[in-house]
Amino acid sequence: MAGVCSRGALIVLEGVDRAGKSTQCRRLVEALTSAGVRAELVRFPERTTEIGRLISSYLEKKSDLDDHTVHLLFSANRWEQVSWMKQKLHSGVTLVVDRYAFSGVAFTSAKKNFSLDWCKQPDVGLPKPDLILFLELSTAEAEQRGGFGAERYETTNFQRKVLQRFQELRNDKTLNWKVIDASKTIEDLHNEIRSLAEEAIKEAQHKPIGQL
Ligand code: T5A
Ligand code: NA
Repeated sequence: MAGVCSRGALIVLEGVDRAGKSTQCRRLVEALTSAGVRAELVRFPERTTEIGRLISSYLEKKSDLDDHTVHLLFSANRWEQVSWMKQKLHSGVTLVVDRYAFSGVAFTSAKKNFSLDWCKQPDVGLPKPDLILFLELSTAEAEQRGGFGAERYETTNFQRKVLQRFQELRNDKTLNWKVIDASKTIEDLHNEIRSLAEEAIKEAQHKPIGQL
């Protein structure tokens, strides 16, 4: 009986650029899978859809878009995955998500004249994460990891603002934020993340999926 109705957990990794999110998402899915837990990787932006291609071209500075428009595209890029994500969760698969609505809000609201409140609206109603792991890294340390590339947003000043916005978002006590010191080794981080994830998977099993 318990096995039949238990769902997977929605686990999100967030943080500034270079914090190690993609590395840790991959490691976590591998570890869960080899322990016999059904788990799949999700990432945002998902650059392979039509909307994702518009976003990718904007990030690569091959096209320009109004800041409001691109914000709504990032959100639409999440909404287009929602029915698939819910199906997976209900069928017992845990989803490990590389960035989510919080990146959307933190990056747009780091631009001039965008309030947190306006930025949050398009994502209201998305499946609510059971756990949000925030990989915390100073802008200086992030820059040392290979330096910034040519993509939009990869500048020191902008990344500093993004980090401040994330810190504001982490004050929301209706969400399960866990802050992790991302300056540790890949292995140490993995062990810490894995044990928090296993706990979240256990707790999510018999709870309904919430909404942002
Ligand atoms: N964005 C995103 C929005 O504006 N709105 C939105 O709604 C969303 C979803 C693209 C951009 O889009 C913005 C945010 C971004 O600016 P992306 O495609 O996720 O987002 O960005 P990427 O460039 O792919 O990824 P990041 O730069 O964020 O890097 P990660 O995933 O945090 O870091 P990772 O794992 O790739 O590692 C970076 C480097 O550090 C090393 C790795 O080997 C790698 O070289 N590293 C470590 N080094 C030392 N110690 C550790 N513990 C390390 N872990 C990793
Ligand atoms: Na990444």
